[in-house]
Amino acid sequence: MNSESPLLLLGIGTAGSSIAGGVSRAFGPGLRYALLDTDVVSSIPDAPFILLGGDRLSGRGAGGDVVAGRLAAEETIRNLDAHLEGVRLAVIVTALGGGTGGGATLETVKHLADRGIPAIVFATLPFTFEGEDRQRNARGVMTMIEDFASASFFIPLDKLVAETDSMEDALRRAVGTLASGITLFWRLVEKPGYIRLDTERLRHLLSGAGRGRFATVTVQGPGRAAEALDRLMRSELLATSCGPVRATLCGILAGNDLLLSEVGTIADGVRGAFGGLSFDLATVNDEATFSGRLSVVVMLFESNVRTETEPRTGGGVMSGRRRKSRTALNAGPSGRGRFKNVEPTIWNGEDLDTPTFVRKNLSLDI
Ligand SMILES: Nc1nc2c(ncn2[C@@H]2O[C@H](COP(=O)(O)OP(=O)(O)O)[C@@H](O)[C@H]2O)c(=O)[nH]1
Ligand SMILES: [Mg+2]
Repeated sequence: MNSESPLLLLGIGTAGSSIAGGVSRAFGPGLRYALLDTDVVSSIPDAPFILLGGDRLSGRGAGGDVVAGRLAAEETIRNLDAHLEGVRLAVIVTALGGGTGGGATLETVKHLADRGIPAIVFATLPFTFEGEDRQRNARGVMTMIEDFASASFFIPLDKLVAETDSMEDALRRAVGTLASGITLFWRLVEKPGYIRLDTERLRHLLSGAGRGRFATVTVQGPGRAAEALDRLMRSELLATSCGPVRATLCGILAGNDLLLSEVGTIADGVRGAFGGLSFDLATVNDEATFSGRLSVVVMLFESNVRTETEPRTGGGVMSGRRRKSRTALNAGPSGRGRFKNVEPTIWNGEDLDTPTFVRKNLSLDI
């Protein structure tokens, strides 16, 4: 556990905690995280665990009741504060449909916002076979979460599994797929690369990004860049039919053998396939983890997004849908993250603090 990291992962509810545990196991030492649940079943050795609704629910869970989950969180979410020292950005993983993920996530995001900590939410939506009640329950909280989160990804569990999976395999595969996707995202932010995406840049980029789509692929062998691109373009999780794309974030992770031409192929391909007014690229070179393999993380956003600091009571964190005015995702003269109190560096009418490849609309193809 790295209690120094400015990036904190929170698993909420039983399935959310299980996915967060999977991310921690896959990432290895150095991941800063905590689990929150109304049910003691989610507590695991060596992971900080916050029991929500202690007196009210006695550690037995919210019984699928969103209101119970929400009240439990309201009463006990302040216990999270002991884990927030130095945190600049929280990533929440949860499963909507039950009581705790559904109820406590909203309270957690609000609590973080009041402390000036923006949250990115990854939330699964119930399988169709779980029935209309759970679907309705999940839909009901989605928009409320969006109102307070910086960016949110709602991932239908149906899209993470194969039709031929048995029920048990389906659950295992869904947890595994999401956990490995979030692990890649974590590596993108925590590991060094030639084009860096650190917590501050991510915080800046995703401020008010709103609802997004998220997918990852991992490939190896000859033609791996083209194959990664092909799989991303066919991914149901990124389906362009889901609405216009205004902003794209693309991360490429590989070992020391990552070629510039591969970066160009993927960056150009993703930009060409998904469009958007703004495009951000990050790379990670981590030979120990990716030797021979190449992974790509793509995030698409429907809002093009980042605003001046939104006046809010409490922390002043910008949220997904609550802003009045919006600006482009890439660094512009407003919403400049850690440079927000600094005069822009204008030269020949261009803002030099905006990355060159963005200002010039350059592709990285060679
Ligand atoms: N991927 C996965 N999803 C699960 C699992 N168990 C439950 N879910 C999903 O998570 C939703 C919430 O269930 P659960 O986490 O048990 O509820 P909570 O603890 O009250 O938040 C369910 O509606 C399912 O869609 C699991 O083992 N794996
Ligand atoms: Mg539970």
